[in-house]
Amino acid sequence: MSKSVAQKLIDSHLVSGEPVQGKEVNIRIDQTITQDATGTMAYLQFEAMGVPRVKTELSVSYVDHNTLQYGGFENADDHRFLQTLASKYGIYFSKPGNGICHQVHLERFGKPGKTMLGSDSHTPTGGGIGMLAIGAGGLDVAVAMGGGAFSLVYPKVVLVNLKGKLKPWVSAKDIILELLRRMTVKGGVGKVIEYGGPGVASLTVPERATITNMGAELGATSSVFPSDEVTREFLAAQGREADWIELKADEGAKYDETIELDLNKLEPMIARPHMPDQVCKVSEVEGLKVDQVCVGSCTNSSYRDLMLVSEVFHKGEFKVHPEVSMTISPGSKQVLDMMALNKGLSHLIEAGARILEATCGPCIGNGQSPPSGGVSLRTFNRNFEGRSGTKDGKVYLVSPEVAVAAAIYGVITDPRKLGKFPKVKMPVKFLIDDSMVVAPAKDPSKVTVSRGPNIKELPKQGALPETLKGKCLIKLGDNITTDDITPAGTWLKYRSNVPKYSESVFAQIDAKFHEKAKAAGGGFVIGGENYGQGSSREHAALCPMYLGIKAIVAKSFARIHKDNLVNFGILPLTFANAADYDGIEDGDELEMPGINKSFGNETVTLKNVTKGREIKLKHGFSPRQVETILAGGTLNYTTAKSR
Ligand code: MIC
Ligand code: SF4
Repeated sequence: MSKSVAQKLIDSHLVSGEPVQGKEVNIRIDQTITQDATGTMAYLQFEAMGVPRVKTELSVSYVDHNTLQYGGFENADDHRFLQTLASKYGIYFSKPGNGICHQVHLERFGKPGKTMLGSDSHTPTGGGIGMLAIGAGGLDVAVAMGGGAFSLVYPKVVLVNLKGKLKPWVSAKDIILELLRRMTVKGGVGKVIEYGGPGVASLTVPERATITNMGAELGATSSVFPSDEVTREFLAAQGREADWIELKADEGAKYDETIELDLNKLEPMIARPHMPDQVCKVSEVEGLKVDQVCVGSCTNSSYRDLMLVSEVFHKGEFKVHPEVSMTISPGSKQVLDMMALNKGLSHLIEAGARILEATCGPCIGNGQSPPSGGVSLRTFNRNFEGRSGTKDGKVYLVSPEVAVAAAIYGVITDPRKLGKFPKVKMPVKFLIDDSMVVAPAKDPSKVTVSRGPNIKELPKQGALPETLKGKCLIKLGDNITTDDITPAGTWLKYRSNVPKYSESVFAQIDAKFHEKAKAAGGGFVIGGENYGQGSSREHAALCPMYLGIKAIVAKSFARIHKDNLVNFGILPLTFANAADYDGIEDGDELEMPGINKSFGNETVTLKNVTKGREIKLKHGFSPRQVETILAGGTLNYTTAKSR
């Protein structure tokens, strides 16, 4: 049978299950990555499993989210915990300052043909070099590090057939923004987006990685490019030609859906506040005054992207507009170092840009929050309300080309007005220096894992009771993000302290939510479509579990969050009839009698005691998920199984 790239990757890693679309399959994971904000929990869970060394081909622990904490020891304690733990258990440790996990991994570790699981939703960046790279909760990554398989629903495979070539001033970001415009933030759920067609060869690896990175915003399970001559050249320039293999779709491969995209016809695009799919042409919003411009994040922080911005300033002898504050966060030490040597960095400094560390920085609300009501143009991937740290800040998502044009003119400007396009050549050799990656200890018995006072124990809960009872504690609308559930920004330092971090749950919507939930002894949450989109942070399940939340009833769920809820024993249930969403109000008393015996049926019953009516809900759980839910979560389930 002719296969797509995605099918080849899944099928060659199949451990069990039928490779049929819609069925749950288990795949072997070759590589894992974690970052500090999700890593502490992932490693506490890995430790709890009692496995002496990781069983993957390669596992890397990155520190890139929380690097520079103002006034406090919490981050530094977390870093020390992560470094010592990595050393003991056979994991490579990428120090703070070495760069953003996705960018560094692409440069130094990713391999075509391999599978990778990462505790960060933008892990699919690796699809830019032909990996099957999937974002997941920390617990799933911990299981993979212990040698366990990863379960996923065999996805639909969508072909994006690229034709033609991008015009000057139009770039990869515009491709993914155009797809977001067409497909929306839930258009990719249950799908792998595969890129093919004659247009692929004209895209460099960093451009491909921008596209696969932001496939996360489509809700896709993953995104993937073939591994071709362009991939080989990139790996060779990274001194890793031996890691290259060719990977392409077979002639006549069948796809569940095909999307045609003519690169010649594409124009500079922009996503307006507050969702990555609110996309229009830049020309439609030209002239809007801009307060900030931020270049960076795992979407657009490569050598190509930063050099482009630098060259525009330098060749045109431009400066940053007096009323604009511009920041640059390089994706990696490699990018920063190369630009320091070729003067690209000094051209940015001369122009008046502010150079930040090679980390996530403003993308996760760590500094550079916009002024009140201000407009911030960012080359990032998410513009959810409040994520920047300013509730009424208006964040627009753009390419580096559009970002630099706005930085120069102080208003949103179509970059094609900048004249001659300064094309950046891909380096024949990148500067290679892995000295900020620390190899694990040869003798683990000599390493003691360091635990500061911020590292709190993992909260636990018991098996699923016979009846679930409680109030509807909050009723929410569509597209609730994990940033709405457990915000980042100033709360980030409590990622390894669940009791404290739980105070942030829904705080942006109802500041007293955690008190209300605790006083009621927990309860239910009602959501609309695509509940839990965005980040992979399992805290968005773990903290609600700590507050006693028993079930989330929604119209639909985002994939990673749904898995995280199951992992922590919270029931993700959907309305059999979406109109029943209107039949529940805040404060209603809800009950699910005999729930632990109901999963044999397709639907389960929710009684709205206050309204005196019964509502049918779907669970859609696989047999493995039913057992996990009954046990009260994955840790209980795996411990029980290994006894
Ligand atoms: C994000 O972009 O939201 C994050 C921060 O990288 C998250 C991970 C986290 O919450 O730690 C993600 O995308 O998974
Ligand atoms: Fe970091 Fe932002 Fe990428 Fe998340 S989306 S990994 S916060 S740069």
